[in-house]
Amino acid sequence: MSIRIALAGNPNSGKTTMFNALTGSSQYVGNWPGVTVEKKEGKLKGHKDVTIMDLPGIYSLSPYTLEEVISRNYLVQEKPDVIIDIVDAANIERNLYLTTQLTELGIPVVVALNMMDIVDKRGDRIDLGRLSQLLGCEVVETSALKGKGLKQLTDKAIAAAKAGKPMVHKHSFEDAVEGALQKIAALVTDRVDGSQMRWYTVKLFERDEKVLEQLRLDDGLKSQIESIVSECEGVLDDDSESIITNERYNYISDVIGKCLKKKNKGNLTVS
Ligand code: BGO
Repeated sequence: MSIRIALAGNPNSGKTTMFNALTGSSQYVGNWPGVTVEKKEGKLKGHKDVTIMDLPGIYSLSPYTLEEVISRNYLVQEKPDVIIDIVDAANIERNLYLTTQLTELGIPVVVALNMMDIVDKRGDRIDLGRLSQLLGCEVVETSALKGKGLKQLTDKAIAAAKAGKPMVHKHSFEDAVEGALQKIAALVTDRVDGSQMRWYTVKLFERDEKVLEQLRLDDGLKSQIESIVSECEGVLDDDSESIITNERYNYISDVIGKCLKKKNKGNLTVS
């Protein structure tokens, strides 16, 4: 069985270091079709049947930058067998923003909690078991720089790919938002694959033009979705994109509160 792993993560999370450590010299470097954004692919060392696709560094799966669009098109259309999400553990709160989106795609996710050497040096603690439970996916402590945790990471990624169980996100947004998402899902149920439903309903809620275009919804359906979205905006007194962003950060601060123990609580850190 050949396995396709996608590497996703924020810029500076250590993705290049990780990609180089995992693939060694077996790399193919080109461009994504039609654009000058670098496309890097390689074979996992010692596994001729495992391909690793290095996606551009991104903060979000919104439609606003070329890197985001390339990454999300690849993930939604090519559906790799598993995503390794590289999270800079030293900046965990910011990095989990992308994680909350990757876990909505229906593709198995394994989180590489990278830069753990920095977290250890600071004397901070992250409860991996709890984090894994709250995110609903495997979490592996790594240091790409020191080559630590990489075998365990790829073993878990290969196992998740072989199991082929679609990822189901753990977080729920507040009731008004979940209600709106459910109503949207009911309208598009025959056009969207069940495992990708969360991704599509959130994007439709956000009025994502690229997704609206891709699904080729007729005007009647579009206006039904629009009235669901504007009703929810009225209830929460905010625009739909900001509503989702706030919901993600609420969820993340809840996760951080339960998993991160800072040594110097209250002290300002320079990072
Ligand atoms: C420099 N631990 C630590 N401590 N550092 C790491 C780890 C880790 O686990 N993984 C990566 N780094 P990229 P993106 C650098 O380049 O892979 C470091 O953008 C420097 N360079 O070595 O490039 C890695 O691909 C001079 O650091 O990230 C790199 O995701 C001084 O994180 C940086 C200090 O890694 C970003 C660091 C000339």
